[in-house]
Parts: sequence; C-alpha cells; structure tokens
Amino acid sequence: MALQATSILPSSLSVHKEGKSSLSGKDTSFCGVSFSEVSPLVIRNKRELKSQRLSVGQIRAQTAATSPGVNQSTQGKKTLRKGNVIITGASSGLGLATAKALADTGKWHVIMACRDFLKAQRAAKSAGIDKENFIVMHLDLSSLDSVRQFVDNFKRSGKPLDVLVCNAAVYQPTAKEPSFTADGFELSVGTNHLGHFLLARLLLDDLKTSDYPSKRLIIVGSITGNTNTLAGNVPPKANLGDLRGMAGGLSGTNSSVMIDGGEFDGAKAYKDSKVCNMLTMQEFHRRYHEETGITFASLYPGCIATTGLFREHIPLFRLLFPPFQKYITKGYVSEEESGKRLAQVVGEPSLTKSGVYWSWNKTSASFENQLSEEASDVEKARKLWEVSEKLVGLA
Ligand code: LMG
Ligand code: NDP
Ligand code: PMR
Repeated sequence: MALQATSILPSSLSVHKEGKSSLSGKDTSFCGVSFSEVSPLVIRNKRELKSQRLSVGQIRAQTAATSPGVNQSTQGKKTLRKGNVIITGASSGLGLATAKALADTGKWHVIMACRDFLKAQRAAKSAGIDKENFIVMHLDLSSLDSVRQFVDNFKRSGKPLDVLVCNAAVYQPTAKEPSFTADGFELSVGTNHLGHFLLARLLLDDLKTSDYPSKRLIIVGSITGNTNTLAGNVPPKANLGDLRGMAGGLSGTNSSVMIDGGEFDGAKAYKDSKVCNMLTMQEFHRRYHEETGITFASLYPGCIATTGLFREHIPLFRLLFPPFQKYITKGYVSEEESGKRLAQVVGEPSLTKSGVYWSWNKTSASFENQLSEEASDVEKARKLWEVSEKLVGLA
C-alpha cells in the first residue's frame, strides 16, 4: 500500500476540484526496530534510567528557559522553532500524505509512529520526504505494551511534543470472525480507539509542557460514524448502545466483542471505533482544554477511496469504490489533498478552535461540521472515557 500511496501522491494535482457538492451542506456530497536516540536497550539499570530521564528534563527546562517555542538564530533574529508532530499510521494513505505536506513546509519535524518500521522508511523515501524532517519510531497500537514503550522512547528522546495526530486505523469489512489485539480486545476498536486513547492520555503531559504557540491533539474521525449523513446510514450503522460489550472487555469470553453487545460485524466495529474517536476528542476538550490551552480537534478529511484502508475489501469493491465516490457521490478526495487538509488542522493558525469536528466543502474550504446525536452525546462520552480508562489500565 505504501507503493500505491506514494505513486498517487505526485500525480494527483487536480485536487481543488474535489471534495465537492453537498446535499446537507455538512459532511460532503451527494445526497520493529524502535527509533531511539537513547535506545531503551542500552539502559542497564534503574539508576541509569533515572539519570537519563533527568537529563531529558534538564534539556526541556533549558529549552523552556530561553524563550517559548522560539530559537535565537545566529543573526540574533528570533525564529519559531520547528514544531514536533507525532503522526500514527504515517506509513500510508492519509498519514503519509500529511507527513509529506507538513515536512515539505520545512516548519515541522514529523515523528512517524508506525508498526512496520521498514515500510514507513520506504514510504517516506518514495514520497520524497526530506530525511532531515522526519524520523520513524515503532508503535503498534494493537498492543498496550507497545504504546507504553513508544511513549517511554519518545520521552527519553527529550523532544518537546507540540502536536499529536491519532490517525492509524484498521478496517475489516469482510471478516467473518473477530480478531484481537495483544490485550484481547476486538481488533478495530482495540487499535483505532483504545490504543490511541492510551497513547493520547500518556502524552498529554508532554503536550501540556510544550512551549509551542499552538499545541494540538487531533483524532481522525469519519462521516461513516455519523448517522446524521447519508454515508452514515449505509448499513451496518454505528451504534455504541449502552456500551455493555465494552464494559465487558470486548474479548468475546464473558461479553460480546462489539461495544453495544451485539454480534461481530467488522464494518460496524470500524464505524463504532470512529464514533469513539470523535467522542474522545470532545471529552478531552471538556476535561482539559481550559486548563491546558491544548486544541482538541477531529475531522472528516473526505473519502480517500484509494488508500490501504480498503485492503481487506473484496476486489470488486476496491475497483468500483473510487469511481463511485468520484463520479456519483462526489465525496472523493485524493490522498494528497486529504493530507493538506489534515496538515491545516495541525498547523493553520486559523484552526485553533477546540472541540471541533472539521470538514471541507467543494472549494476545499474548511468548516465546523455537526456531529450526529450519538457522536456528540456528552453522557456517552463520559462513560466511554471511564470504561476505556479501565480497559487500558489507567483506572
Ligand atoms: C455491508 O454491505 C456488508 O454487509 C458488510 O460486511 C461490510 O462490508 C459493509 O460498509 C461495509 O458493507 C453494505 C453494502 C454492500 O450494502 C449497501 O450499501 C446496501 C446497498 C446496496 C446497493 C448496492 C448497489 C450498488 C449501486 C450503487 C449505486 C448507488 C448510487 C446510485 C445513484 C445513481 C445515480 C446516477 O454494498 C456494496 O458493497 C456495494 C458496493 C458499493 C460501492 C460501489 C458501487 C458501485 C456502483 C457503480 C459505480 C461504477 C462507477 C461508475 C463510474 C461512473 C462514471 C459516470
Ligand atoms: P491506510 O490503511 O492507508 O492507513 C492506515 C495506517 O494505519 C497505516 O499506516 C497502517 O500501517 C496504520 N496502522 C494500522 N494498524 C496499526 C497498528 N496496529 N499500529 C500502528 N499503525 C497501524 O488508511 P487511511 O489513510 O485511509 O486511514 C487513515 C485514517 O483516516 C484512519 O483513521 C481512517 O479511519 C481515516 N479515514 C479514512 C477515510 C478514507 O476514505 N480512506 C475516510 C475518513 C477517515 P501499515 O502501513 O503498516 O498497514
Ligand atoms: Mg460510502 C453520500 C455520499 C457518500 C459518502 C461521502 C461516502 C463516504 N459514502 C457515500 C455513499 C454511499 N456509500 C452509498 C450511497 C453507498 C451504497 C452503495 C455506499 C456504500 C459504501 C460501502 C459499502 N460506502 C462505504 C462502504 C465501505 O466499505 C466504506 C466504509 O464504510 O468504510 C467504513 C465506505 C465509505 N463511504 C464513504 C467513506 C468515507 C467510506 C470509507 C471510510 C471511512 O469512513 O473511513
């Protein structure tokens, strides 16, 4: 998929024609090797670990002491330092295109947090991302241990964290039986929601202490989780119910593998996970925006019908889906254009509003979109937060 993604990137320049017309005026159209500057493997004892952490703290303190987010250049001119942005799942599709869009500005250092180190390296290379502007760090969101390990590695690198983008996802539309994360959760919700939930919680302090002018936590959502749209009404529809399956651990042993307690359905599990993503963003906003000044946002980037997300769909679907979206729903957007959209949410000074779900209209202008009733349910968001905390071991 990396090859597919990167071969599409340079050739799709007719981008501002896409992301078109709107029926509702709302969501769109129609009707391995861990990165380590300080490798965890070279830390031999607890004291050494402590002293390394200490030095990270010292580096941070020094950076903060000079002047917030600003570097003094040799001519004495003050320039904004490069922003550090972590993007999960940056080895293909939207994540890769966003990494490329940000790196190309020269204003961002992208930490590509990926499960396949070599794939990510190759993808970055064939997308033409300057090696000065990115690194790859290993992160497998389907393992809570891996999430914790990633966070430790990142903290030890001593880099400030300015923006976190929770982008990675899996979609299993044709699976007859559920598969599971290392911790025994149904794979789609376990990866797309629970892995990101733990990651974001553990990195919140880093965002908080960053001295960058605009700190952001972005969680990618989707139209298909929003039942106030036509796309969100294509069966199976998202529905978290009363979260009984999730409260039971999504493991299929004592409870259902589905959040609402129903029978396994891979497409529904994906859509449910997107609802979780959008609810989580809002709950972060309610709990932490005022205190931390962090901007929390979600978005629907458009229908990027060519990405690896559809790798498990039947070949006929993969063949017909892009022309269907391009010519019939007109919801299609190229990977390159979607990357520019997400890059705006990362860095545009005009998009600092927190608690917002962004979408784009036919002229590719961003607007604040309405979430469905369920995806904006305050009580459900709170409950989801609490159940998720338990499942990932934070409560
Ligand atoms: C569920 O099925 C599965 O059960 C589940 O397991 C999971 O895979 C889930 O979301 C994923 O899908 C849902 C889906 C399967 O069923 C439906 O959506 C119900 C409706 C079924 C209708 C299918 C007929 C397709 C007709 C398309 C036309 C719609 C628009 C009509 C407007 C016409 C106006 C001019 O459904 C599918 O998988 C079908 C695949 C649908 C996507 C592709 C549709 C292709 C349509 C043909 C377009 C060809 C491109 C043309 C280019 C045109 C140039 C002008
Ligand atoms: P891709 O499949 O191209 O990208 C998904 C990325 O997630 C890949 O880099 C993949 O890694 C990574 N990933 C999957 N599982 C894990 C894991 N366990 N740990 C770490 N990384 C993992 O799909 P898209 O670019 O389309 O999807 C990106 C985001 O956009 C998702 O959140 C999706 O829900 C959202 N979205 C997509 C739309 C679309 O039309 N495509 C529409 C709306 C939203 P690897 O390369 O190793 O497989
Ligand atoms: Mg959908 C009305 C416009 C529209 C839009 C913007 C999307 C986006 N879709 C639309 C309409 C329809 N879709 C219609 C009318 C149908 C019935 C033919 C349809 C079907 C369909 C399928 C089978 N669409 C799909 C699938 C998938 O497997 C994709 C999915 O649900 O993934 C979870 C999908 C999508 N349609 C979209 C978008 C953005 C997706 C995929 C990705 C996502 O939400 O992340």
